[in-house]
Amino acid sequence: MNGLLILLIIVLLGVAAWQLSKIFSLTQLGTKRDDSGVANDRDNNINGYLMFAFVAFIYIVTILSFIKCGSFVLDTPASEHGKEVDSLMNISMVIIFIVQTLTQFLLHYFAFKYRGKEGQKALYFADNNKLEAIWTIIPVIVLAVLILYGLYTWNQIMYVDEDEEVINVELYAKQFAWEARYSGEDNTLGKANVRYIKDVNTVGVDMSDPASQDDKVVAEIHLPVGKKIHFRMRSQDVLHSAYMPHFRAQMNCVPGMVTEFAFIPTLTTAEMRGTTMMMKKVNGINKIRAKKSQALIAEGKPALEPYTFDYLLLCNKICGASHYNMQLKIVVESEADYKKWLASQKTIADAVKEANAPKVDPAAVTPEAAATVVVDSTKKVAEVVAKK
Ligand SMILES: [Cu+2]
Repeated sequence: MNGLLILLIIVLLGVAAWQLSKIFSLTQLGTKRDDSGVANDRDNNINGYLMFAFVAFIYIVTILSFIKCGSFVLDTPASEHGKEVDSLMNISMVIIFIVQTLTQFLLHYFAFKYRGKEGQKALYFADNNKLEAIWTIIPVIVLAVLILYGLYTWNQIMYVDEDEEVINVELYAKQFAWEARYSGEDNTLGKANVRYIKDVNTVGVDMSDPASQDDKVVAEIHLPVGKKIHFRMRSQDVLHSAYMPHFRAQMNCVPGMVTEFAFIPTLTTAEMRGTTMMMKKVNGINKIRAKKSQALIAEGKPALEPYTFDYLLLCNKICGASHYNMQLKIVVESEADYKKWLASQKTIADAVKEANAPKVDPAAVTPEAAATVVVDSTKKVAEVVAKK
């Protein structure tokens, strides 16, 4: 609401300035040398040089963006296919950068060069086949190469060999949290449907499916380094997107269908924390935190905790009010550590059993209740005796 008001004030100020300038030019009537309203050579020269000023502005913003935002680039990818995604991205960005730098310069240079001059008429021609062929064929070739290279890379990334040994993990998205399900000993995810969601069965696993019994629903993702992980994504409500930026992986989570993505993590969390780029980044974040903490302490509030890097699964579709908070920690570790962690997790079958077991607290049993139990059992014995 405040933003809207500020925008309204800016618009009104603009209108007021424009009206004032109109009044000012009306007061100057008769005093100016040229009040015909037709651009003269002086106007054309000013606009011509302003074209150069604008192209300089674009270049300065570009250079400043590199300096200011260059450190936000993610650097070393933590997955095997990440290098391919990065090189595709780099090639596209370099081409876009060169083409944009050149075409912006040419556009503004020609606007300057052919600025209006008194008595000069613009040359008019209806078409030029040679020119049109050049500016059609060159972009077609460049785009075709980029698209074909992109398709080839995408197919390589998305291909999962049926016989390949993979770890099957399900990512379950909902407003506004992630849950993950591991396939257990049989390495097969049991059937699931939103209709089976009940109590502790928060991801809707079909408990009548034998493959579901050893499945494990976990609160954080652990992955063994160097092993292929086959993720299957589902959504409970709206469109979400499973985004694991450090692994260069993203896939939409669509309600009513299962989507997939597989990759091999190549750097453990500890290894990633040790890279020069990451140490620089973490130091930078902690410097900002330390500064903010000083202000917080001055206000009598607790200081901020220092930041340590962790891989994250994020949501990359604006799916509602708390979309920003939809994240799950990912730990990449050695296979031995991963196995140890997985063994310590409870199966969904056990969790359901535990939740359904009648809770009897011996301390809570009153003498009256205990007496009722005794009476009941006596009745049962009496019934049995009577039947005989
Ligand atoms: Cu989401």
